[in-house]
Amino acid sequence: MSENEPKKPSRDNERGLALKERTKTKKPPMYKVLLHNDDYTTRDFVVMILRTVFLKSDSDAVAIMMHVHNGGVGVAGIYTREIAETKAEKTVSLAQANEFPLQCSVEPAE
Ligand code: TYC
Repeated sequence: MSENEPKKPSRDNERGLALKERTKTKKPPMYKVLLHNDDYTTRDFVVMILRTVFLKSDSDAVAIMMHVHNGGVGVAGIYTREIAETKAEKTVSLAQANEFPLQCSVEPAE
């Protein structure tokens, strides 16, 4: 059965009273974590962030970093809101600890 499709009314309880049942299938809203380009953060640092905070493979991390470097912005990952915000905060905090101006933002993934 596809997700969010209501179940047919069931008649197996309450003397023939038809009750709609719905299993818990509603998906939470998802959020993109965006990485922004700058002229000072090193490529290696961005790749390290993508590997350790966003759990990307080495080749995906390099591809995302280059996409941001060339285009100005790119998606590091898509998560539920709290996870997206935590990853964005960790990224900026690690960048600051290393004196890089790397910036992250979080926006709804529609
Ligand atoms: N533009 C940076 C450089 O040339 C690299 C970089 C990539 C910085 C992605 C930030 O989100 C970023 N060293």
